[in-house]
Amino acid sequence: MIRKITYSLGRHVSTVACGTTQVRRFLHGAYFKIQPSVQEALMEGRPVVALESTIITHGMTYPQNLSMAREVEEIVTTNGAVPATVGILRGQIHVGLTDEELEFLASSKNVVKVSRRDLPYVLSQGLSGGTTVSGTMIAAHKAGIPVFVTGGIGGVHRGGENTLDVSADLTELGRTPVAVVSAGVKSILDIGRTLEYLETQGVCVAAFGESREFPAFFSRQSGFQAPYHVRDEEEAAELIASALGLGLSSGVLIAVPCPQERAASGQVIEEAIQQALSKARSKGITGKELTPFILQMLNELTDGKSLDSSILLLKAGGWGGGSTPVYFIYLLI
Ligand code: PSU
Ligand code: MN
Repeated sequence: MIRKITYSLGRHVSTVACGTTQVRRFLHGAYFKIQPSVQEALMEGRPVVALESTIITHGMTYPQNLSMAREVEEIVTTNGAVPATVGILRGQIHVGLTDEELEFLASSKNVVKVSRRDLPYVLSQGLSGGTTVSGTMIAAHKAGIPVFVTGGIGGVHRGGENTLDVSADLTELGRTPVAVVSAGVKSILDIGRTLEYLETQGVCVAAFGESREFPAFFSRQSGFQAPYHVRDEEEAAELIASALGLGLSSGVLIAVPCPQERAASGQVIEEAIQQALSKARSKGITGKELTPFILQMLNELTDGKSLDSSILLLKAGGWGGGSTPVYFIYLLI
């Protein structure tokens, strides 16, 4: 019996490993689909911006998540680029979602939060999922999309030196050549260690604008300096172009500080973060549930202020006023 299983498994694995047809099957069919409007834009060399979906499936509730997702896509469209929200529907990675597909992801209860390690299981089981920064970078790269915009990326969790809870977003940035534009890292995380880890992974991190201060999503200050800063869109585009042109195979992180007037009061959020963290500790929440739990607690503790502010930042802050990432890609093509 055991022999038989080993035999069939062995045969199966070697078919997968040596059959290029399996790879083709992946790229052109069963597991991977590029929406026609996105495909067309890519073929014609028009700018495409990738967007993640964990924020839709695990960051907010229905129907607020749906309207946020639609609005963000609209901003990309208004600025002359094509939005490609990445998500997984019934075992197939979708690069670009129709409105029905967006609605399905936003309203489904049984969706998985999908980072690199989750992909094989979710695809092989035909499940649906929201892709994290890590999962979205993989899909964007496979589709040939060089720029991806999000709110806050994952990082080293506070206490990560003991728990080893380090987001796969950071290793992904070290191994996948995509430029991620974000409003930095929320101080629910250990920002200092996150920056150290990004250095270890060889990720070129640059703050956007006049200051080298690395932004903390809700606030323009984190107390930590980014190794570099790019003063404007042109410098950012040059940076991305040199990283991708060199074939470094690692990603770039451009951190755009939120506009001052949009930031929720830093002190209020900081106190709520402390409370949320101790609640997570006392409830024993760990692993992939930790980030969604803290974000939800944060929202409750600030009477929705942290979420309002997150949405505003997604729409404006992380976007450097709306057009920044689009401009990056115009300069790249
Ligand atoms: N940080 C936020 N909001 C988020 C996330 C992170 O401020 O919604 C999401 C992103 O999709 C990110 C993921 O890629 O959580 C990281 O999760 P983890 O810490 O489990 O790697
Ligand atoms: Mn984690």
